[in-house]
Amino acid sequence: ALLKNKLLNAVIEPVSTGRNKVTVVGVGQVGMACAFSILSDNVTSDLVLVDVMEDKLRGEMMDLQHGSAFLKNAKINASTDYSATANSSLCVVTAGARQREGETRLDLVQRNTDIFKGIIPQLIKYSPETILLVVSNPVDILTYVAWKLSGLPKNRVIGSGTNLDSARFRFLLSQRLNVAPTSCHGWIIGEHGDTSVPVWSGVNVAGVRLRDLNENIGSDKDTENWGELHKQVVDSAYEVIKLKGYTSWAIGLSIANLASAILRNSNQVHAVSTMVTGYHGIENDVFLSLPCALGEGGVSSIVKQKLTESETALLQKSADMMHEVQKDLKF
Ligand code: 6V0
Repeated sequence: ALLKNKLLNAVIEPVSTGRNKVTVVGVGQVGMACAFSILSDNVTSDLVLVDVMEDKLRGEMMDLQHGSAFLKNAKINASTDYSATANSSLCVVTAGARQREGETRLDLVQRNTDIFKGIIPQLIKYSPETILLVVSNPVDILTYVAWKLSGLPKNRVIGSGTNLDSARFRFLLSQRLNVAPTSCHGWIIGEHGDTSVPVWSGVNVAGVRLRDLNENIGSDKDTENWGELHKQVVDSAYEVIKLKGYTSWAIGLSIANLASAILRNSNQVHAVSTMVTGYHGIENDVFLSLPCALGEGGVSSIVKQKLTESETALLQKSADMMHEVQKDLKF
């Protein structure tokens, strides 16, 4: 008899799919930062990586597997074949081209739509009950594309959206106030990118609204120029890309945080891209970020923020722009 059989008496066939299985599609800089953060946060015990580059995929898988003893023994697999992803509770899509220096997120749209045509139907074929979490840019439009291609209900298709922008904003607030980022409450909503909307009317520390202390905060009339913080948020991806070629750690950590809310069914509220038709006067089918409670069904509720007229107008402008780009997409 084999040593294995001398040592072990099998009681049942091994269970092939772990609970909370997560698939990450795309093992580039962003996909691997997501995978690493998800593993080190113990969000899943069963991770599958998918890419079209076989050697890179195998190398990344082996490298992570060699660390699995330090990661609560998570099961880590990789394949170019989507059957390996079967029964995933969550699929994180990071595949696709990224911005080149100076290129906007919207420039990427048709290139990444074409890539999604090869990915989304495959994911749904093997995991019809999954939640899709789209990271590839332009993320709001690609979340719409993923929703169209998947046929999933809108609550189960989510874009990482302005979760990262909000984190960048809170970090910058924390630097100015010398208060921890998690104690600086500020939300950036709308498009992940150049037309994102900072909700200055709600920015607060311990319930004290900064606007009550400085009524011009965020506007051109503000002598302390707090509006600069939002400009820095918008510029930060461009700046990091210029300096190191890509962004990875912050988006990876933010995705692990979203994955945790979903897989632990915590209903934590995050600014993520969701279908916003009917909200804040938006009529078209577009995906933009609003504060959403996330749980095992995906988006379980959307917070109805009280926005000022100018904030609503900015959001509607982003929605119009999304619609303009979407209507020319070739599926
Ligand atoms: P990268 O390092 O070039 O990796 C992309 C990966 O996708 C590569 O490994 C490719 O082989 C793979 N890929 C390409 N086509 C396919 C396919 N058909 N099937 C499977 N895999 C494929 O790019 P990086 O990881 O830096 O960026 C990935 C995407 O994330 C880009 O679209 C970025 O713009 C986007 N980001 C989104 C952010 C957000 O906040 N939503 C933040 C940062 C980057």
